[in-house]
Amino acid sequence: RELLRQSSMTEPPPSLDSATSHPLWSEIERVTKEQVHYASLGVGEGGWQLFAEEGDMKMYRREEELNGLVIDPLKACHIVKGVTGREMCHYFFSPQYRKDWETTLEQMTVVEKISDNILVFLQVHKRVWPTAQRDALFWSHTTHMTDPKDHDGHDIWAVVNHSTQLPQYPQKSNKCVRVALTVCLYCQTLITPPKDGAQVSRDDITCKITYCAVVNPGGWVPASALRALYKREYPKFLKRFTAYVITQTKDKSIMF
Ligand code: 6CM
Repeated sequence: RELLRQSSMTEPPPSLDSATSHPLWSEIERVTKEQVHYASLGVGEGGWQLFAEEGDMKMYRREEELNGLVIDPLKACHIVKGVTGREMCHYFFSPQYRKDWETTLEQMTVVEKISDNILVFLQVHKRVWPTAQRDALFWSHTTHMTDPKDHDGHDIWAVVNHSTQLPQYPQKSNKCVRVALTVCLYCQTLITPPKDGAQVSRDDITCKITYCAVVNPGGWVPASALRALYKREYPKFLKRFTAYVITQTKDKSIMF
């Protein structure tokens, strides 16, 4: 069932022209569609267990292993006042802000620009003693689509990150083990129109976020250490990132 119609699939905007002829395009389109659908589903079914809660933020995981490696899928929900989904996605996607909020990062390079809204990143993450340092090579796609449940025409905005391979950046470097990741930040904007017909201000907007992540550590890490790391790092990331977007946007005009 087509739950969400992606505008980029029916009528590619000019910025996607170069992307549709790229060898990765069909994978990007397919994975983005899958991830957006998966993020739009609730946590009522599917065995999600709540492992962290703070204010409006709730984090769920499913304990899963593959060939002895922990690959626990994560799903987090949060409500952030005063920002739009488009703004959230802008700060999550754009390379110039990443070092401001991503605390696990040692180095980040954009290795390819497929289009204005598709980039390929190579990231080296901080080493967590006593395991090998990790790096990640992934495409990142920011997109928006109509929300069939929103009659005021407010779009869903989403960013999907998914691991890829490039011969120029082979997996086996002496220094790092390559992680495999699939991440989706999915954002809905809720607006309460002011009663007096005044212009919508930041007090009238709320962003409903769903963040999904599956990370395969790529090489052996003790399961309990990795689960302890995730339990600490995911809430830290979501709190820091959302606070960052609030600070960045509070004195700027609203980007719907
Ligand atoms: O989604 C997040 N960040 C994005 C932009 O950077 C992107 C990157 C995700 C990378 C996740 C991999 C982290 C590497 C973890 C190293 C594991 C080492 C094992 C040590 C065992 C003790 O999608 C936010 C990601 C937040 C992660 C907590």
